[in-house]
Formats: sequence, C-alpha cells, structure tokens
Amino acid sequence: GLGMDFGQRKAKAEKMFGLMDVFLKNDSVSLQKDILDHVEYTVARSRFSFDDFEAYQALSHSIRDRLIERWHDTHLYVKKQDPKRVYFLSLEFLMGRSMTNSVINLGIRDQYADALNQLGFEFEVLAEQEGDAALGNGGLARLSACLMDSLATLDYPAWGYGLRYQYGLFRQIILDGFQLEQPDYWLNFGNPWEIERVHVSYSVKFYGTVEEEDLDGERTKVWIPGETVEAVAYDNPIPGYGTRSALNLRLWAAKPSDKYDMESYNTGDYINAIMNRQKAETISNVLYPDDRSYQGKELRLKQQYFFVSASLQDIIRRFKDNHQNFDELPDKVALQINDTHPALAIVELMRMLLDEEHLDWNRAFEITCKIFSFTTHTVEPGGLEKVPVDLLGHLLPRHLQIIYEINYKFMEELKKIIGQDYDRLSRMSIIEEGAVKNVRVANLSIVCSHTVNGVSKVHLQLLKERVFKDFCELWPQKFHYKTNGVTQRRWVVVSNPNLCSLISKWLGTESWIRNVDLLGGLRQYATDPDLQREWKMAKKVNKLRLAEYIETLSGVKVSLDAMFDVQVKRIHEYKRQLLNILGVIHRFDCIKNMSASDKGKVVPRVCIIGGKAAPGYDIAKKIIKLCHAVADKINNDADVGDLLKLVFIPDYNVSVAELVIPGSDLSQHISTAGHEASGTGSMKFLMNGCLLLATADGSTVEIMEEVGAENMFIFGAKLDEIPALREKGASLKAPLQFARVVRMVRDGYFGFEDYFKSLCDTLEEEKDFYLLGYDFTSYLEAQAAADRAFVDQEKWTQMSILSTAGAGKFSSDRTIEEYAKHTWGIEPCKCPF
Ligand code: B1N
Repeated sequence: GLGMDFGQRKAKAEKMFGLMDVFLKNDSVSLQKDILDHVEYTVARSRFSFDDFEAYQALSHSIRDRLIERWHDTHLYVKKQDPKRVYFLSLEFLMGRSMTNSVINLGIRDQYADALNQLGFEFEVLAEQEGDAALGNGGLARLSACLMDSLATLDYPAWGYGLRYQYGLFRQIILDGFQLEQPDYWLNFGNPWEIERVHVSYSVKFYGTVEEEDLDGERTKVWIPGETVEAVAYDNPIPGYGTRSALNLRLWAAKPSDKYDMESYNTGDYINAIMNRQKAETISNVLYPDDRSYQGKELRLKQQYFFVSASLQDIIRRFKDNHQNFDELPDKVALQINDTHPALAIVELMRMLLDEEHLDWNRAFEITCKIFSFTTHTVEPGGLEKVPVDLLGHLLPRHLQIIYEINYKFMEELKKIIGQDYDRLSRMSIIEEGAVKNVRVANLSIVCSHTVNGVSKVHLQLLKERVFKDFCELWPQKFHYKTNGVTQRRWVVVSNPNLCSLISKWLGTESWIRNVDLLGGLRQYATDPDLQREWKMAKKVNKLRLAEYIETLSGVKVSLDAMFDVQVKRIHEYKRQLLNILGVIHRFDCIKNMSASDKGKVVPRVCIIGGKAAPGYDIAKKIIKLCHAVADKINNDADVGDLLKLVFIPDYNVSVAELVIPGSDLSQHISTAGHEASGTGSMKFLMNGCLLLATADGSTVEIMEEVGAENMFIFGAKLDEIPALREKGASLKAPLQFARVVRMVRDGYFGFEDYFKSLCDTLEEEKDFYLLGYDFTSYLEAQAAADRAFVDQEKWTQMSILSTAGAGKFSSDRTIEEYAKHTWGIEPCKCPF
C-alpha cells in the first residue's frame, strides 16, 4: 500500500530529519515480541498468564506505538511545510471502536492476525473486548468521525477539536420493554487510543466583569474573569488508509486550575476550597443526550465555550510559532464549525484579536470572516440554537458586548441595503427581542462566516425557502451544500470483510478502498450468476452472524430465509418508527386473517428496529415500548410462526451498527419529506448492498439519482406536497387500514392502552403532523413491492449489487474533497515516505 519498503522509508526519513533509528518493525516475530512486552510492562501481567482482555490491552498498546510513530512523522512534516490547515470543531465525535480500524488503516491487519495466532489468540475475539467511544448522539457525530478518516486518508493537513466527556452517550437497557438509561463511564478500563498531554493545557475563564482601562492613552475593554478552569489536551491519532499520515483529534478535559493561591483560615475552609476546585471537572463530565432540542442550560454553554477557548488558544499559539502578522491568519487557518454548537469560536477569535492582539475592529472582523465556515444540519427554523442574553452576559460578559457590536454594525449595513423593513431586520437580527432576549447563534454564524453549507441538495433548497430565507436572499453566493458521506473503510472494509474481499476480487483491485468511484465497475457483473452466487453467500454469512446476535439478546430465533428488514437510528417522531410498527401490525393482522393457501405465499420477514430515545422525549420512549409490546404478541403467535418476527435491538451504537448493517436485506429511511437534512445511515446500507425502502428526503433523493428509483422502494408524499397536505389537516381521511391498526393499539390489543393513549392521539387526523395516515397506503404498497422483488432472488441480488455499485458518491472522501476545494482552500500535504 505505501509503495516503499522499510529500508527506503528509513533512508528517506534519515535524510529529512536526520533520525537514526526510526520505525517499528511489522513482521510477525517483532509484533509477537511487542505484544508480550506490553503484557509484561504496560499491563503488568505475566507473559505466561494473561486473559483475553489483557491480551486486548497489550495488543492495543502495540498498535498505539505504531500510530504514534506515524502521527509524529506527520506532525514534523506538516510543521515544516506550514501549509494552510483546517481545524474541524465539533462538540461530538462518534468514534466507536478503534482497534480493527487502526490495523486496517495502518495496513498491518494480516501481520497482527498472524502474530496473535502464534500466541494462541484470535484477532477478532480480542477486538470484541473494546468498548465504544460514544462521544456523540447520532448522525452529526458519526459524520465528524467519518470526515476525520477521510481527511487522514487523503493527506489533508487537518486537526479535529472536541471535548473529552467522562460519560459518553447513555447505554440503553430495556426493562419490561421500557428504555432505561445507564451511565457510560467509558474510561473505567483505561483508553489506550489517547495520549494524555499534561503539558498542553490552557486556562479558560468564565464570569466576572468588563472594565474600561487606559492602554497607551486609548480606552480599552478589559475582562476581569471570576473563574478559571484548566483545559488539558488528550490526543487521539487518526490514521489514514494507504498512507503514513495520521492526524490528530485533540479532545479537552477540564481540570481545576492551580494558577491561584488559596487563602484558608482553618481546615474547614481548606477542605471546602479543595471541594470547590473539584467542581471544575464537571464541565467535561457529560455529553448532552438530546439531539436537536435546545434548552438554555448554563453547563452546556460552559462546555461550548470551554472547548472553543482552549482550541483557539492552541491554534493561535501554533500560528504565532512562525508568523507575526495576523493578516496572514486566513492563509494558514480554516476553521470549520460543525453546526452552531462551536459558534462561540467566532466571538472568541474576535475577542483575542481585539483585546489581546489589539487589532482594530474592522481588521479583526475581516480576518474572522475569512476564516470561518459553518455547516448546518438543521431543517426546522424552530430547531435553531438560542442562548438567553442574560445567561450569556453572566457567563461571558465581554463576549456579549462583542456580539452586540457585531449585530449593531450588521444592522446598520443591512439598513443601507434593504431599507427600513423592520420585520425583516428583526428576523435577521442576531438578537431576538421578546420577553426573554436571546442570541440567535445561527444568525451570528451566518453573518461571520464566508460560507454556509447544507448537508444535501434538498437541504440547501430548504435553507433557501425556509430556514435561512432572508439570509439566502441577501447573500446568495454564501450558501452551498456538500452532500454528506460515510467512510468505506469503516463501513465496508472493517465491518463487512466478506463483501470487501468479494468486491476486490471482482474489480481485480483493492483501489476502491481509496477511490470508491471504482465500485461502479461492479455494474457490468450485476447479472453474472457467479457473482450473484458469491454475493448471496456473503450476505448469508452476515445474516447468520446477526441472527446469532439477535438470539443471544432477545431469545428470538429467526429464519435466515426471511427478509431482514431493518430500521436503526435515533428514535424521533419525524423518522416515523411508528409508521414502521403500524406497518408490522398490519402485516400481522393480514396473516392472522389469511387462508392456509395464502399463507404459503407470504414472504417471511424479520423486522428489526433499534435506536435510542432522548431521556426526556416521552413520545419516543412510548414508541420503544410499543415496539416491545407488539413484538411480544407477534413473536409468540403460533399462527404466525416464521412468517413474521419483530425484534428491538437494544443499545444501538457504532459497533452494533457494524454488525447489523451488513446483515440486512432491506433498510428503512422513512422520514416525512422535508424533515431529514441528510441521513447517513442510508449510505452505509447502500454500500453493503441492502435495498432501501425510503421517502424522497435528504440524501435519499441523491441516492435515487445514483442507483435509480427502479432499484429502490420509494413512497410517500413529496416535499412540495407537504404544506398543502398539512393545510388540509382534518379533511384528509386516513385509510381504513390505518384506522384499524391504530384502533388495535388504542383498544389495548397489545396491552398498556392507557400508556399508549397519548401516542395514539398524535395520529388523530387533525394532529397527524408527520402524515403517517396520509402516507400509510403508499408505504404498504412499497412494502408489497419489496416482497415481490424478494421472491425473485436473481432480481433482488442484481438490485443489491447495483446498490453497492451506485454508492460511490456517498463516500466521505468525496465530501472532503469538496470541502477542501470549495470551502477551506487547502491542499494535501503528504509526507514523502
Ligand atoms: O445530522 C446528520 C444528518 O444526516 C441528519 O439528517 C441530521 O438530523 C443530523 C443538536 C444535532 N441535525 N442536528 C443534529 C445533533 C446533536 C445536537 O446536540 C443537533 N444532528 C443532525 C449529519 O449531517
């Protein structure tokens, strides 16, 4: 993969850096020795007696050494080249497990597998020992992780910045069909994939007052903070595939600051003072588990500012290492903010340039606007982040002043352009007036960014028509979209090795792993009986693995001949898991009322649903319970048998996804049109040859363009029909079949009728905001079409091959190329050895 052998690399590196002894060896004997050394000296177990977990620890440290090596080389080289870098700021990264991904990207999986065999272990078994790093909620957070993988693979000079939460996303356990949340104290067993940098730390300040001072005869504002917390860096190497590049994901942890002396007059004061200091750590304690509901919580705001302030100090320090003139900053630094969560970075940079570097306002603002780009993941104007002015002013008084100043100048400019249109001015203002005054974080981000990106083609359309209408009219050239993508390394190579080798064999190359467009080459073999046979076999093996998992989790035995029909994603009303469940009830009802001969024609199904509900999201939790109640009934019905099963997979996360996605035949992406900004799960299923049953929403619209609607099952109201349908409201008669299944739930056919009442109420004609009733008929038709296609296995397999073949566009490699070229203006910086 790397095109150079050990000796050549060593010679080159010595020439460049004058290093004498470089690079760890990767032959089986060296690896065995390394692993055993780590057993003895790192894990501190005897090399003659250690269990699977200790073997995993030793193995991961051996891999970590190799990651660090490349990570050092990349830094040294990039530092020397000093290109423009992109800094990806995100409050969430869903990395999942690291081990298999690391050895694959390092290109040494086979060597490790061999070394472990020699020691009497199996790589796959040890890989199962690792827990997930779940520092994020859902799609947005996994997108960050996929983009990092692509940045590394494509050799871009990039860093990621985020927060090192002590508690990741809660673990979901199911008790009597109800979701319970358990803390994810993921660092309990140590984390070999991070490097603690005790010496890389910055003070982050909060509260206090702003005073005016004389500085060289000029009046300047000085912030006298009230609290200081230390941010300590934890570095996570991100290896690229088929390159020696390894990027850095730097996550900040909060620690008490020891820069200030305490004055204690007695032991009690002293003890209390220590206890109070310890509170500093709460800032990075816990990830907020709601995706997209904003409450003006002080701790959340503190998290945002904490991570942004530390990151910017780090970035500016690095810039100042070899530059003095801040006019050069936009040539060296691109700052990408992932949704509005890190938007305080804009204000913090302004503050640093004004108050610390003493630039004048116009220069500071111009530089800031040239540096920031912002990606929004929102479709609802009401879903935009707002921060109460009082809260912000209390926590960050100087920042509030700067926000007011930015807004004042913006409003003055705007008046010159649009005149005295006060409605429009007040809509576009960064400050929302009202009983509670709020800072509109999105407006701030738009005003101060050079580019605003949506995450799919239809998302940009929605931004123009709805979410940011006023701004799009004012600055049409500012708004773009970059269709999301996922990394084929994680979602095919790591998670579906069977399919991976099959693809490489038929394409005659492994190059698709770096250049995913080559997948299109499978099209010509889509009807080849040999490929079809091997393709079906690979799917069978994956289905078996999934079936075993389901049986251990839920005790439900499922037939491998059934169609595995999967919907896994966060539980939300707009994602319409409820539509899925009602469809299952309908199917059940039909089977119950069928003659024996008709039953013979039913295509057996295993319906699989998985996903977490935000802890405070009542309706979502009821959907989970309904799924279990329905499953209890169906799975124990003798008339139904293997014709229909419903299973809920608990605690859906990245590593569960790696198991579930390759084993699915059909996957559902059925949001009401206009509600899913993009959706990235669909792309993972597509790559793995699963057929999609979907509405034309977010990314599926573009998937249709790539694989053809004839190779998918598309249904439901179209985006442009939705407003009129909502208008009609009560006069829309839901079909009888719909009324019947809702009745069954209402009347207690599945028990718990009181509990499900409010859930059923959301489906009443005048309240059915997400149009489940309206879409039900076409949903059932799409399901019937899927059944018909599945009966013809040749046809189905062809569609499956064509799905994978059409997945090329949805690689995050393509997404990153677009961002690099059109938004960040950065070039690859590849270490030449
Ligand atoms: O971002 C994904 C998209 O594929 C999904 O369609 C979109 O729903 C998702 C606040 C969010 N939007 N907003 C969030 C997450 C956490 C949070 O605290 C909002 N996530 C999305 C990637 O573009």
